[in-house]
Amino acid sequence: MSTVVIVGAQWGDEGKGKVIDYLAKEADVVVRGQGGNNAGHTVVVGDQKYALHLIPSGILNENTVNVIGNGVVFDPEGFLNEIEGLKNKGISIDSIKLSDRAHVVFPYHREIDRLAEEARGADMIGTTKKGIGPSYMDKVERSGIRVCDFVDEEIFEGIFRKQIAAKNKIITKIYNGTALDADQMVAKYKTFAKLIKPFVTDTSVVVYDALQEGKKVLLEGAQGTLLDLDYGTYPYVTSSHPTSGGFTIGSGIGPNQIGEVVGITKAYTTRVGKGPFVTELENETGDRIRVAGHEFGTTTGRPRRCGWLDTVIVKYSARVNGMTCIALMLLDVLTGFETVKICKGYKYGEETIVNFPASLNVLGKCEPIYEELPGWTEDISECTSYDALPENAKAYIEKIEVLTGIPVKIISVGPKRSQTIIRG
Ligand code: 2SA
Ligand code: MG
Repeated sequence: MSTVVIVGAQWGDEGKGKVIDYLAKEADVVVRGQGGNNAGHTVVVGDQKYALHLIPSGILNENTVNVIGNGVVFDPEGFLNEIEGLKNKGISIDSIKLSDRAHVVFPYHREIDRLAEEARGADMIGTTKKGIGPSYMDKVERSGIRVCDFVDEEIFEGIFRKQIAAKNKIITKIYNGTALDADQMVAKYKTFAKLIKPFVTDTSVVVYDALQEGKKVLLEGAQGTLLDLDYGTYPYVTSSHPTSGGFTIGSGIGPNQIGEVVGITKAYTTRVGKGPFVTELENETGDRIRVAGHEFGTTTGRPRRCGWLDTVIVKYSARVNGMTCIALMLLDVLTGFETVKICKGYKYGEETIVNFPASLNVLGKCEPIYEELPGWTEDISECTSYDALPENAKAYIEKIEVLTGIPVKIISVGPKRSQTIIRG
């Protein structure tokens, strides 16, 4: 099967960008199918570091076509800034194709995101404030503006002005905010539309044709399974479907076209934003992981909450995504710990829970059941084969395979492309 899906098996930031970049070298097409510029992938090539948000990670590979699919919410301003940055680094942006069916994120979405979070006070979700939720709300409510209409000079201004008027009512009447300047926004977004137009096409045809020709398609997930609107820790989730199923809708291909589902899994667990986190370490160990793993958000710079690996989560992700293998990331971060712990179940009162629960009330009361393994002190960042890893690191990996039932096929021991072990 020529189609591979990359999904985050935890709460995002698992290092998907690196695996995508690695696999993109062999892919003819790389597709984003959900989310927007709330995603942030850091890819390191040579001495250069690239922070990508909306643009698929295949952009750094010369011959790859990069698709922003219909399931994405597209922020023109963010996109234009991003391509400017890439152009300045000498990267060609000609391979980008933007779906005419994607929905557009406008300044009122960002403003409402910000105001709604403020209004939630202590109950805030901790969104990226990129306007993602409000934009998907418009889509579901059937009042959103799609890319095809955004670049249509005949109709855009009319529908945009109607939307601005409606959103200004929400901003001023519900949130006591300041109305946004319609004329200024119309002028700005008409200019943006002209710049965006050359990228616009029916991307499901691009992907379909590629598959018909036997080309390799890589579906690039953003965020992670526990941020999925259905499967995540609701309401502390994003408003799209970062799970494998989300791709059939978000990129316009049939489920029978999907082959491998690679679950990107950090060797430990992190999350940003609020909500229960069973293996969280609010102590020196957590701080040590945060510093060693550079656990600060690409998009917002926020420090991430850190904890031991939770295989209740990974097993759940494996099930709801149909994961065929695990890519284990950031294993080098665990080097130097005397022992490492893996969570294999939750203690909930007298009960033992092995299937990730829906209720956050329950999850918040769960205690981790750990298995403790001896750590390793050897530097693994130069290991290029599985056999070269220290015995204790191998035992850790094999324990993950036993507890999740999924083979670990890719192991990352550092940020560089070369620091990747592929297991046969
Ligand atoms: P939003 O802005 O509506 O999507 O926020 C809703 C919740 O989703 C969380 N969220 C994220 N959490 C971790 N990483 C995110 N993006 C990564 C990054 C991207 C990745 O590096 O910035 O790994 O693909 C991300 N995006 C949204 C957010 O914290 C809220 O809890
Ligand atoms: Mg990230």
